[in-house]
Amino acid sequence: MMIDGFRHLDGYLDAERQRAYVQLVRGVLAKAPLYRPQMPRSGKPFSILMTNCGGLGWVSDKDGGYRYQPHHPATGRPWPAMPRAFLELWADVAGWPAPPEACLINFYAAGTRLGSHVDCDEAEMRAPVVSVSLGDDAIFHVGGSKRADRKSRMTLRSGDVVVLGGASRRAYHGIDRVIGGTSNLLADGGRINLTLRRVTTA
Ligand code: MD3
Ligand code: FE
Repeated sequence: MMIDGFRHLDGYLDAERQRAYVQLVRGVLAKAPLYRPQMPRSGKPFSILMTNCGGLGWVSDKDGGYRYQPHHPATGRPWPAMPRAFLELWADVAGWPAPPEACLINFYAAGTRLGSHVDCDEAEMRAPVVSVSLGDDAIFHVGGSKRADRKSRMTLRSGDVVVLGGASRRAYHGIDRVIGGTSNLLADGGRINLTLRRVTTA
């Protein structure tokens, strides 16, 4: 991948650490259930489900649009604390002095997708985003700073970690498709993606 600041750590988490991460995610889901976000204005439902842990969580709905907030949109409770293992992963790979404030948890059933977008709801755009893939394979695309820029495609597999820093932080990207039956990590199949983010400039 030739985009500045993009690092694909292929197979970074071994099978045992992947299972440990899944248990940590299940602990978060018990307190902060997956919900289905909506597109701003149209209210069109996302094809994927989401939740968060950490002090802030990314949410989207018809009336409020894309934003970070300290509580779950359905339960009204604060997001569960970020597991220590996620903070340690960030410290190991992000190369950024301050800890992540948000961990967005995306759940993809087989066949679901996430359209091309730029992550730009964070006040702190100089910090990288760290992504962790768990479960079934995903076809990922990343392009440039303009939607029409040429895109590269690659498969993200369970245990892969991607660090999006530098110019790649402002690149269009998305998930074309999740391929069912490619991993045994999740008993019911599908894919979980974690994105660790810095939100504020404080
Ligand atoms: C490139 N998630 O949550 S992870 C997202 O697999 C998101 O769920 C995808 O895009 C997923 O916003 C892709 C890899 C990723 C994450 C953040 C990025 C790539 C990125 C930010 C900037 C550029
Ligand atoms: Fe994104």
